Amino acid sequence: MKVSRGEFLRLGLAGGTMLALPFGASGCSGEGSTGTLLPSKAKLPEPFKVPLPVPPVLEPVRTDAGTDYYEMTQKAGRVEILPGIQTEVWCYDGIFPGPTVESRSGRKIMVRQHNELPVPVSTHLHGGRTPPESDGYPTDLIPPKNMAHDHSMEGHGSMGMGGFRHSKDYVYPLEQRAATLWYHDHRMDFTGPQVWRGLAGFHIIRDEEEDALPLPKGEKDVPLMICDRSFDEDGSFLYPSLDPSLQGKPGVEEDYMDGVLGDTILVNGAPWPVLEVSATKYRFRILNASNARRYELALEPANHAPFIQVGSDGGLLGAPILHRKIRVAQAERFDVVIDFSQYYVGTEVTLKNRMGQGRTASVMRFRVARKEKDDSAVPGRLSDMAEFHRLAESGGGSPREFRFTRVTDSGRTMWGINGEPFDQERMAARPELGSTEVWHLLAAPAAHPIHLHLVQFKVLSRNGRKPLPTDAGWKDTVDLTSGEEARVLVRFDGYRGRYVFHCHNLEHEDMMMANFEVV
Ligand SMILES: [Cu+2]
Repeated sequence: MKVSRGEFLRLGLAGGTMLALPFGASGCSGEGSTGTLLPSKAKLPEPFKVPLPVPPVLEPVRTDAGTDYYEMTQKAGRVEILPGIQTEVWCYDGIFPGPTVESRSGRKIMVRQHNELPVPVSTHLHGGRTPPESDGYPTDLIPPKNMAHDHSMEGHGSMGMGGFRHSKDYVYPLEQRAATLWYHDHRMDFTGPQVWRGLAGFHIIRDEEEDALPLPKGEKDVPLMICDRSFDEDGSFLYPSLDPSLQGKPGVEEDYMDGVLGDTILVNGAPWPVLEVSATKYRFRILNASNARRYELALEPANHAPFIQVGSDGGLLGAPILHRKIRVAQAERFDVVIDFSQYYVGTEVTLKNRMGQGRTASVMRFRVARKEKDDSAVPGRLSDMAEFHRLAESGGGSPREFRFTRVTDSGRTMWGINGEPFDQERMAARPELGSTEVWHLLAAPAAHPIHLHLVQFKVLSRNGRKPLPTDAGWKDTVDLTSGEEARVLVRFDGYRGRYVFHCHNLEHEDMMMANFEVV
């Protein structure tokens, strides 16, 4: 069943209404994002010239009855991002974005990550329900070869029989529904610069429930990793690290403490690319992999097709939601269908960023090239979401409250939670395995997208009112702008152990982070 015109209008009203929220607070510097624009020194290309690349799907190196085995090498590579000029990237298998892992719900995989970079790394599967030893805890590092005798690193996962190994086996049971996940670096104190250099890739989990739906498939199911970068004259990435070798002092120059905003918008690693499409439906798995930039996505011309959202961070929605625009914070995923049959052949449809200015106001373009038969459809019902609807707070107790604010630590201004910067020894919460808690999250004086590892949650309220249409479904990241607060209902199941929750502005994250332990 397709979404009818009548439903479109009805849903369009509900789905398109966005609260007008103030962005202007101290610490915010325009473009609707918290951060400072870092202008490129290189000549930037004209938009909509480069074809959209799609990262290759990683093949398992072997497979047995219970597990599929993969290997990846984190290393430096040289890629052509700006036409005619090479950029050094640090990435998975030498490509940016890294290869896409495609897995099946309930089928265990193991990913052996080799580290050939000159720095330690820790790989986190964002959105994964993962045992703690494979979750990519910030100090659970894979050492680089030049740091073989540095015993200050915890790195227990990387100690082999013969001493240090420069690889680690991450085990993902994947006992979770189909969803768009992503993996990225999470090294203590250096997440921001290491992701900026290219350590990010997609991980797509599929399952039978989703397979049975007539949604666009194959070449019409396209992941879109959106991120911003800036370039030096010689084509290298610009980033205001205090120590550009990333081996010594962590952090960024004072002016960029709020966040680093690039002036070049990349999709799947290409600047303002173009995708030729037929006049049919396509599914796009949108991920904002930017360090600090938030987007408000809209289509132009806008008078025909909206975004038909079919999935959120945690997989399928119960029913599609129509949006005229979608606000996407860092690390959030929006799984949407765009129906290009609503446009004449020959139309150029631009994916705009309504929060951007000048160059950053555009993301990419779709060129509607031809008509084609379309067997796909967006059913009115996508998933029964029984577990989501059953979710209810367990026991009594008052909600836990976490305030994401600036803090002062030994005279230095930093970011923190409830007045404290990250301390890996401190435990902020000890939820019981199987319990469901309300967490009250408050953000000031800047935008802070809040991410919890291990779990998916339900947004109960935002600013004392009902959640936004973009808060729908299972979430692992909730977007809070300055002065906003949200109550989220979190089910702590899966595994016992220590995990982190943090702000996903990557210039805040290593400070604005805390532990929780599922007991
Ligand atoms: Cu933050």
